[in-house]
Amino acid sequence: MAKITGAQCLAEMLAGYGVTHVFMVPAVLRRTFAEMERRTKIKRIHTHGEKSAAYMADGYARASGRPGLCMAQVIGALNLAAGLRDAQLAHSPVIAFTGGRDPKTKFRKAYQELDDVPAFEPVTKWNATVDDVSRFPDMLRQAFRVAVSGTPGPVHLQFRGNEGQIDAEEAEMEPLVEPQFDRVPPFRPEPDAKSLLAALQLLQDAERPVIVAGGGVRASGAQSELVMLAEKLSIPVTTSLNGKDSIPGVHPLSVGVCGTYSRESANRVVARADLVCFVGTEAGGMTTHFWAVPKIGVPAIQIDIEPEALGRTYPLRATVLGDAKAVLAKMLEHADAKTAAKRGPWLEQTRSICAEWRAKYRPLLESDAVPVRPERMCAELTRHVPDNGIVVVDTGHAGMWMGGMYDLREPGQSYLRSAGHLGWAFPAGLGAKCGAPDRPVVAFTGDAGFWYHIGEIETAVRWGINSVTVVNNNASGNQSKRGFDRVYGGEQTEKARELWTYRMVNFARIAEDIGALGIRVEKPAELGPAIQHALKADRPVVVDVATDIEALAPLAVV
Ligand SMILES: Cc1ncc(C[n+]2csc(CCOP(=O)(O)OP(=O)(O)O)c2C)c(N)n1
Repeated sequence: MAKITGAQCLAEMLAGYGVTHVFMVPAVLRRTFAEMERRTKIKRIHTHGEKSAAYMADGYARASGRPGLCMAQVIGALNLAAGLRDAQLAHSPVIAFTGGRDPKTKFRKAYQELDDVPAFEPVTKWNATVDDVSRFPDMLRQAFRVAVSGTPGPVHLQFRGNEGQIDAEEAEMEPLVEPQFDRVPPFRPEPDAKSLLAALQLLQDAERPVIVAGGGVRASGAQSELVMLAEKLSIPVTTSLNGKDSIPGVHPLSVGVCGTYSRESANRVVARADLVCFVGTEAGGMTTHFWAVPKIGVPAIQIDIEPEALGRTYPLRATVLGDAKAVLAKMLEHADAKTAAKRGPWLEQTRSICAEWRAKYRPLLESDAVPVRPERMCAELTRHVPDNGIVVVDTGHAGMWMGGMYDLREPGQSYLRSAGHLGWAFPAGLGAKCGAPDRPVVAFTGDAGFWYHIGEIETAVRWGINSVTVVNNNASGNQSKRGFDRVYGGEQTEKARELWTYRMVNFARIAEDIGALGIRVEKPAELGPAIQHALKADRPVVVDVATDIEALAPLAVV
């Protein structure tokens, strides 16, 4: 076997795994970057911060189903770790490389150096060090294997040397890759027949069942099996926020997103169900409004690829271990369509609950008020996001508005959401566009969220990353308003407002200054044309919408 450098090995293996972009702040693995340029077509996106590099890798991974790569030298390692938290919470296959310590100098107060490895423990599935160059091939293969297998998640490899200089060393190495692990899912474990039939029997016997679909349905690519099973058995479907693209919102069986950042109709349906079927969801706090919807004790069944997830949050009547697509396809094969008739009254009830929701919110979804209402923004996005569009949504109010008020129209549309980090959506949208360059990407964020990584407009312009970012700009983080009003005795005082308001800034002008297309919207009628113009521009675009600072999203219904 020939001797090659770690840099050659790494560059070739990343290309072999189909990596198209890596996101980083220099300087880390410098030689590897030079080898990437010589040997591969991988784009080396250098960003304005390690956290946004991690978010871009995360958006790339969620949009493409392939591991997203991000990197930092030793001094940036904890900034990168901070950015992995959302990937860890969302089960996104991100692989992070950092520079680390050298045995020759560690514990001698080397410049910029700390022991960073422990900080990666809570934000990764696997956290390891590469101390000898001959280990590059097996450690990289294991990184890909862990990132995409079972419930996917982030991996960290720390390379010896503060900038990972170990990549300059040579060893006899074969840059062998395992293509099976270049995307999610590498395996599709089949369910065992007995547990599958037991779960199906409960579903068929139920008079008021509901399916709660989570992000595992997207990871498995099980959307069409899910919808076909729901149709065959006449079962309404709600989703977690992460699973919002399991079924189009306009489908007659869709009742909306349940839980905390939710739609009232979904929680009302779940609360009335006599059986809840969780598919590819952790049934965590956000999805169940902190285990209140449904109440603990309701008859429940769960389908998941991760044995430890089965029954973690709700006691279960039946469990099915397996890949969501494989399990749902088998259920579909064995399902008895004749059992659907008895659920006619339930379907009627769930449809009238959905109609009540729509009638209640129609005036706001169609509002002509100035400043613009966020509900109208959501309705315009429902109308104008293309059939193959990817929507990338921030947390906080952005998550509430879009989770509750936006609808996917087509099975070809995707919805990716922050698992809790404010500021995630804009860089994640850039990463999503890199991961799925042929699909339109529209990020939705508040202004507080947009400020975090506003410098990445320059990255988007420099690398021609043509996503559209729509900013709900109310010159504040007004999701915090209710909480501060409460601690100020229910009154809106000037002092309380200091804690959540900002200056009104025209982000369209900033975007233009940096070289992107900026569109400022101040009237609702301008929204649709602005989104259409942005989608056609083939440039990075910021659509800055001046919205109502007093608009508050409805709270979850229990
Ligand atoms: C990293 C992080 N820090 C703090 C928060 C808490 N938080 C949630 S929403 C929010 C304000 C959101 O403001 P903006 O994005 O402008 O949306 P708006 O509420 O104004 O619609 C804050 C501070 C968070 N989710 N993530």
